[in-house]
Amino acid sequence: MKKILIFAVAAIILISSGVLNIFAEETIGAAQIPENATNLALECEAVCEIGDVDTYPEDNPSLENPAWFTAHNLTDGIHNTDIPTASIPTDLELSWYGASKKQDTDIYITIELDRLSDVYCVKLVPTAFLNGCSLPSSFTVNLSENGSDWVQIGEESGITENGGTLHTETFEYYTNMRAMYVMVHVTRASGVHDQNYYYSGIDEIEAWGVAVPKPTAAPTEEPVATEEPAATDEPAKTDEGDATAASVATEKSGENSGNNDEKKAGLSTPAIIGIIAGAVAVIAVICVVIALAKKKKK
Ligand SMILES: [Ca+2]
Repeated sequence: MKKILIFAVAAIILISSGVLNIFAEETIGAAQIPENATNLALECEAVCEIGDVDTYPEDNPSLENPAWFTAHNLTDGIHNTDIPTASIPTDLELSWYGASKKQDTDIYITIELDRLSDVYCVKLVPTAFLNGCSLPSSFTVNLSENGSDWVQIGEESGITENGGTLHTETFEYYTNMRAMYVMVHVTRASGVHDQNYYYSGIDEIEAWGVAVPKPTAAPTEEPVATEEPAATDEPAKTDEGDATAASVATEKSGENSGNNDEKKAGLSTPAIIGIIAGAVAVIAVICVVIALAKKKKK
């Protein structure tokens, strides 16, 4: 009887934690994005390169002329939805545009975020130019902590193959991982083409998440301030340096404390899972003890 009870307790613990984990995985989506999440890719540089240059020597990873198309448009925070159909002003910044000699291509668009961050969603906005018909036909969306080891979080295949498919919706790829780099790998351009090139167009790439707080500086460095008065040659510079350092330290401190508060508000699902699983285990153990006590009385 005792063995059966122990087995039952172990089974309850395993099943409860497993079920809760499955439930947690199913909740990945728009609802998991914390309220304090922002577009971390905003105004970060988007670097566009051809991967296999030997195979695609004539492909252009980013048209920078005319001004309508630049890599900067990918992270400028502007979604151009109202584009004149008659004549487009030459200074209207539309989107990013890549040009490939053949429809197959090997374009990497990499965005380095300002800080290591917890990323919850990467959004890709098609360009309203040609109503999104030039969205790359096949591409993957990837994240990385170090810029070398990548995790694929999304993929599309053959979505604009004939160049006549409209795409006005935003593509959203949900995840829950720590990253500093976002990369879109275009492997096939849209069917939109002219005599020379097949084209790929994207208006905006966004990475929604929360930056990881920087570690706070060790407080043992303060005694350095007591040594500085000895240097009487340049008192003005010393004062300025102290003021600057103090200002920076205050800003960082405030930033960190703010992020810590944000972190507490956002860490919900794993903590709740742990608490519930622990509570189930405790209740199960109490039941066993009571059962054994009753058995002894009998
Ligand atoms: Ca844009």
